Amino acid sequence: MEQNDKIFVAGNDTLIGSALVRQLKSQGYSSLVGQGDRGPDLRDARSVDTFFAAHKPDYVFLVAGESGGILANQHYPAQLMRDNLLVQTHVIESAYRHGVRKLLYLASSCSYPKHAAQPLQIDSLLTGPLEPTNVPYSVAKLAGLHLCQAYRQQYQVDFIVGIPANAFGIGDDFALETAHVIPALIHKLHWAKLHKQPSIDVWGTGQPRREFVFADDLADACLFVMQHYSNSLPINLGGGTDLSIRELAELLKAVVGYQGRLNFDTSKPDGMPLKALDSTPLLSLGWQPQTALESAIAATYQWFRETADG
Ligand code: GFB
Repeated sequence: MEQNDKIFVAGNDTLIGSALVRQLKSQGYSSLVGQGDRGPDLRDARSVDTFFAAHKPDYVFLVAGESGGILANQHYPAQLMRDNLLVQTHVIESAYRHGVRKLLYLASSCSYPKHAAQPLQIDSLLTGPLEPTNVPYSVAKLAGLHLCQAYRQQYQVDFIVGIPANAFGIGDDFALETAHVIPALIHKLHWAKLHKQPSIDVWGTGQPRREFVFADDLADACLFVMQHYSNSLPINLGGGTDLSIRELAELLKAVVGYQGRLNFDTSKPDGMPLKALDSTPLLSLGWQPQTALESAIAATYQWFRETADG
């Protein structure tokens, strides 16, 4: 990927997409197409195809499609599945039709079976039932993964798939109904600190374990695999260590500076007991995450405070 190649980040308004745009610009890539509101309506096949015909991107990062935390998956399963199926089908087909040189599609760690061996390896995909709280979204993500593989097989195109750990960071969704755990707890802790509340609710038992990746590190990993990886096998994009939701909540509490109690609300679901990726293939290519979890959380909290205050 050369610095003046045309690059399209499909989903540049998402957490990962906006981090990708920051990374690309900071690494000197100057020909980003479809930025801001100049991109196509990804839910409309004709709009996407007209955009590809006009701009002829060389490289595509497909990080679009709605996503959400454990409760959003239960409240909006049709919306999440439909949105992802539409967006990925349109972008992958137009990328093929208009001769894109390489495309990276991001699947999700929830594409792995609920009880797959940990840390999660690619050969566990499709070996067992999915976590029930997010089957529709996960199936859409699996469809995108296989669509890339199918296009690669039938049309010999360089379409690759990354499976990221749970991402969080600057520009995240902090709305309690739809957020993932880190932005949700930052929001609750900040509010409780300001309003001197004695406790906050943490959903579930606190026992599930998750591996997290800072969105800016994930964006860096996406650029890295675009440059160094070409295979029909998906590649895990993690490299951190997992921790329990209880440990995470304690860490967030310390970063926010909240003195109250954590109240575990076991009427809410736990989701997968453990999600940690085996990222050996990525690490052995020479990539490493740069940001320690605590620093990444501090940067995210600072962004939230500035935005909330603003
Ligand atoms: O981040 P989260 O919603 O994603 O939840 P998943 C992770 C864990 O944190 C679960 C607990 O055990 C939640 O019960 N948790 C505790 C909370 N307090 C909260 C809270 O206030 N908000 C939220 N959201 N969680 C999603 C999938 O699963 O991960 C998606 O549903 C997607 O499909 C995404 O794959 C990456 O890791 O459980």
